[in-house]
Amino acid sequence: MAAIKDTEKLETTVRKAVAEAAVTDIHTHLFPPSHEGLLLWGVDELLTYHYLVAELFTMAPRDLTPEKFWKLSKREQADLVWEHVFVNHGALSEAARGVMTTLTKLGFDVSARDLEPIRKWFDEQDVEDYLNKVFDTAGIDYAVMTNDPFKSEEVTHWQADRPAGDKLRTALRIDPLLVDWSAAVETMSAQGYDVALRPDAGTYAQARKFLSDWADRLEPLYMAASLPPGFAYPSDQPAADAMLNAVLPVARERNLPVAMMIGVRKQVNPALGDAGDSVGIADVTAVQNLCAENPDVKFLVTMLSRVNQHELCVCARKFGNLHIFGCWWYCNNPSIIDEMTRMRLELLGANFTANHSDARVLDQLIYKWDHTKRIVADVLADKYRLQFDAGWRPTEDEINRDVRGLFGGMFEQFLAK
Ligand code: FIX
Ligand code: ZN
Repeated sequence: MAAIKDTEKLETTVRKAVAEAAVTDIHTHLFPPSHEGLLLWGVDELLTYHYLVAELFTMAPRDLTPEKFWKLSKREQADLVWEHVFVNHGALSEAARGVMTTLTKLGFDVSARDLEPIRKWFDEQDVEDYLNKVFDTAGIDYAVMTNDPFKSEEVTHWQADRPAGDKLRTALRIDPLLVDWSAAVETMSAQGYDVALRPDAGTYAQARKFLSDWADRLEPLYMAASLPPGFAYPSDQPAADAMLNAVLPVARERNLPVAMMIGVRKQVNPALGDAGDSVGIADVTAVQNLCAENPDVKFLVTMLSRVNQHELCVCARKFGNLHIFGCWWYCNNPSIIDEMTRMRLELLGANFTANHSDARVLDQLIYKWDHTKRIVADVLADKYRLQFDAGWRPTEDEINRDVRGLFGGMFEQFLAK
């Protein structure tokens, strides 16, 4: 294919490449429709997304307490979010705009501000057909779930061998093993593994068997854990011991990457439920040490604090067994996505995964990727123009290749390494 020789064609080619790039969403909280009751979808779930619940309680009258809120029906909760966050306070947050984008792209007139016809439409949808509609609208080839063998409500569906379908892949989520050892021991014991509160070689062998057995059942793309800002490695923390003696050996043996999502201050306001988690500046040297000491293990890392992003990017320049991904959670906002994507391109080239949705509600895939692609297209248009001014002349195929890389291609290459 011929090299592009003018800046106008260059920009249109870049924007077209982003608009048409298939997206692989490498971290979500979606579930198969066959795992009944776990998959969230529809306008009332969109409106009660924990991001919006947090915003509600920054705006609602004092007498609306979380205790009262959680006793209401989902529809009544959604009505309160609609009233206070959208109608009374202007709905300018990213999470609020996301609801609008999703509903507009589904063909609704949100300017009418009438939830009833929208609710009626959703009540008429078949979840399997709707899942395919959402994936097609968002341009997603497949999404990776968060599959937690420590959650009984999930375990029953896997033990019943209920199918995941062809648009969802698995990830083995292992937080308790690293951050709540006593809870992990309780669950592993209940599932028949001979483990003790005071871990010894035998207990870690059983923990490795637990991980391997679940990896056999789920066939995950990676193992994953969310870690607190204080996670340190090496250290005398139980998390470091479990990482060294349970997680890393299984990762090595199965060539199964370890995804670490670092920097969550869990439950700073427990009354808010999932909305109660906050952020803290973490220690990138834990990532650096793990990558340096385990060159035969692959690490996928995203960090929650904006402050950590530059150091994590430099760390990714040092280790071929590290792949950084996403503008996670409190970073998944236009101003920060723009900053992070520019910095990553400048330090890493097109060798990172630009974003993941973290979608908890199926319909969010539509807005999370529409918003991300708008920003990434602007950033790439700038970067390709700078490259052009420096004398390079890319082809359309090369631009399509690099753009796909940012939306899942480089993730798949990293998995195949
Ligand atoms: O640990 C995680 O996977 C986090 O992404 C979630 O716990 C968090 O609630 C979330 O969904 C953020 O977007
Ligand atoms: Zn998540």
